[in-house]
Amino acid sequence: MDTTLVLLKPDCVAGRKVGEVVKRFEEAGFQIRGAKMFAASAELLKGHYAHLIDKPFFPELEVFMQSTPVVALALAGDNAVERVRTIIGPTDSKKADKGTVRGDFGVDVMVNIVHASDSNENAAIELKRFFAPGELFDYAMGYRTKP
Ligand code: IDP
Ligand code: MG
Repeated sequence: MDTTLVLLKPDCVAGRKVGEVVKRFEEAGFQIRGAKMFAASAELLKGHYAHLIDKPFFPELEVFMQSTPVVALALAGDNAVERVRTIIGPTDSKKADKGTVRGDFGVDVMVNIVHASDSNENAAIELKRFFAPGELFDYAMGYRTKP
């Protein structure tokens, strides 16, 4: 079992697609280990999008990512990084197949509903960036009722 980091972006939150997107991950068998809503600071985004800081579209990306709060999810499952990336589809929503999250709900290459870690190495870095240790849970995959 691996854990990957997903962000539900402002178009997902503003467009009220949070439930639909979470449903797809849960139906694919992923377990939620962490979930939180917050406003992404400029500093956080500079770290998260460090590989894009010199791109001409970075200022616009920053405005977009701060246009509403976002939701971070830590999702656990077999081969989580690769399987979540398959479920969401490629970066450009216009090139994403129908049936993928971005293909069904995304607008374009920037406004594309979700972020998901692209390697186990980056998942570890991103989980630390968005969740404090006490905010990630390990629990039995069942529940108890009466003692
Ligand atoms: P990914 O989200 O599929 O991993 P990255 O290349 O890591 O794609 O880019 C991170 C985010 O930056 C994208 O999800 C998208 O929101 C934005 N982005 C990437 N490339 C472009 C572009 O060419 N124009 C505008 N926004 C972009
Ligand atoms: Mg990426």
